[in-house]
This record gives sequence, structure tokens and C-alpha cells, in this order.
Amino acid sequence: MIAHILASFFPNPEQFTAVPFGTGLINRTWKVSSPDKVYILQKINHNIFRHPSDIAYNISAIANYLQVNAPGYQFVAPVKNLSGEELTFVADDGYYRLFPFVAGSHTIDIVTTPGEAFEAAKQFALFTKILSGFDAMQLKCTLPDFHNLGFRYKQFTDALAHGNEMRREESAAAITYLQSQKNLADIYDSLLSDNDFKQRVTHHDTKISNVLFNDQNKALCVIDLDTVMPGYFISDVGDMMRTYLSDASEEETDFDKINVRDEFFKAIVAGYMSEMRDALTDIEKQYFFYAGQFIIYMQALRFITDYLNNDVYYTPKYEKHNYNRGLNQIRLLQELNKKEPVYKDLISSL
Ligand code: GN1
Ligand code: MG
Repeated sequence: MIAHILASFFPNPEQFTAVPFGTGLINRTWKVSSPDKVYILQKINHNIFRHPSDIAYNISAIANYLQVNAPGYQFVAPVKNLSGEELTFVADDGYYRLFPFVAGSHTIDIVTTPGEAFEAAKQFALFTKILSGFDAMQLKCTLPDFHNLGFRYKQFTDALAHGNEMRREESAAAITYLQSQKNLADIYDSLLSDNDFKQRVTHHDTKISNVLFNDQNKALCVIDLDTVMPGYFISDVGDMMRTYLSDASEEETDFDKINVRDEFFKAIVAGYMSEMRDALTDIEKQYFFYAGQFIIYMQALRFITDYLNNDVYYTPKYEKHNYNRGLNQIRLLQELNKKEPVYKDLISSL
């Protein structure tokens, strides 16, 4: 099926086999192997990333900067196709790109030890730190308003006004809760006007499967740079909290299994601070805990909004999938909120 794509990258495509790889909700990924080479092939979801060439532009701008300023940093840049381009475009289909598979690396889908959380947090922090001399504003915005919480809240209220009425009635309790937490969106708006709340090169997708580990379970580097854009550190720290703190994932429907694990929280703080402590401003440090509330709340809004809009963004696997994901994230937010005083003390002590 993807033979013609492989033919755009390799003179000997018949030697390669492709198997689906990874668990992302947006792009499609394959592991592509020949007897002596392994690659990762990705199809960019063009409905969501409207300008795939902007992604390619950002990645090469960063690659060029790192080559000069941090040549030892492991950066996984795409492999050019046989026409010398980073993207293969197939009419009526979409955009594909290929990455080398880093030898000796593996990814994990679930964080099972605080050590993994520490390693990942350190790598995402290092990514931002190593690019601190690079002007983030040079990057193209690959997904406008992606982590703009005010915008996400507005999408939610639009869905309340115009979305599926039956689904709205059914979601009444979730909606009331989300409305009751609107102060989290107001805090975000107020931070935007604070110059000490810095825009930095931000990854925006810090789930554990976007970190490559070696055989000793040390993190090697971060991958999946589609959403690397100017942003705020709360996006990266927050999505680590959202995806590493509970041992039940966003797919869990037995919400009593959702928990927030202190050792993993400590690991995120210690790992991130090990690289970014000196770079973060005082106001940013004050909002370290807020990062988790910010992202979990935003994800709950996004899932419930999508449910109200008849699942136009996140393809559901069953009828109430996005509703359940939304309830899951609401529960996670509630569990995190319970820890607020303890975790804020912890942050200042680490
Ligand atoms: C999407 O495709 P994936 O799983 O990397 C989404 C993230 C959400 C996540 C929720 C471009 O990421 O923002 O947090 O699903 N990415 C996009 O699982 O919308
Ligand atoms: Mg992603």
C-alpha cells in the first residue's frame, strides 16, 4: 500500500517492509525495515497540520542551529527523499516523511518508574535549554492556538451553544464542572501579559513515547517535532504531569483507577529543574504546579468539546469514547487539585 511512498525515498524499495508503529491519535506511523536499515515513516495529518512545509521549515531551522551551536546534541532530522525534499507529497493522499531509526534506542508507551519520568523531564528541559539562544519567534506556528487555553475555552462555549443537544444534556455534570474551573483559563490569560512569563522553543507533546531511551534506560533525545513552536514551559511540564502522574492512561474508563503518584511528581520536578532551574524566572517557578492544571483542564475541555461537536477531531473507537476521555481528564484534574498544597511545597524544596 505504501510501496510508492517507499519508492520516493529508496532506490531499492522492494527490500523494505513497513509495519504500523506507535499509538498517536493524529499522525500515522510505520517502522520501515530492510535487512540492514531501519527507519520511521510518518504520514502527517494534513487536516490538522494545514501547512506541513512549516513543520519541515522549523525542523531544518533547528537542525541548522544545533549543528553550529550544539553539534554533540542528538537531533533526529528527517531523511531527504530521492528528489532532495523532506516531504513526499502524494496527490489525494497527503504528506510523508522519513526519519532514521536511532540505533540501540527504544520507546516506551507507559511510564512505569520515576526514573523514566526524571529522564524524560530532563530531556524535554534540555531541548528548550539548548535552544535558548535560538530566537523562538523565527519558528512557524504549525498549529495556531494549539495550547491557547482561552481559545480552547471559547471552542467549548461555542460547542455548548451549537453542539449536539442530546450529548450536551448527557454531559451536563461534566460541563458544570468545566465551567466551575474557568479560573484556570483566566489565569492563563493573565500570564500572557507578563513579560517574565517567557515564550521559548517548546515541544508541546511531551508524552513518554516521544523520548528515545537506550538499553540502560537513559533518555537519548526527544522526537516528534511537529508541534515545536514558540510557547510556554507550562505546556511541556503540564503534559508530562498529565501523562506520567497516573498509572491509568487517558483511555481508562474505570475512573477509580486514576491516581496521582507523588514519586512521579517529584521526578518530573527534579528532572525538569536539573536543566531549567536557572533559566526559569520567579514567576514561571510560581506557576510550575499550575502547568498540570492548565494542560489537564485543556485536554478535558478538548475531549468534551469534541464529543459535543460529534467527534470531528479525535476519531472515536466507540460511541462515548471522547466523553469518557473527557471524564477521565476531569478526574485526573480533581486528583491533582487535591495535592496542591503538598506539591507546591515540594516544588519549592527541590
Ligand atoms: C494528540 O497524536 P498525539 O497522541 O501525539 C493531540 C495532543 C493531545 C493528545 C491526547 C496535534 O496527540 O494535543 O494531547 O492527542 N495532538 C494534536 O491524547 O492535537
Ligand atoms: Mg504528537
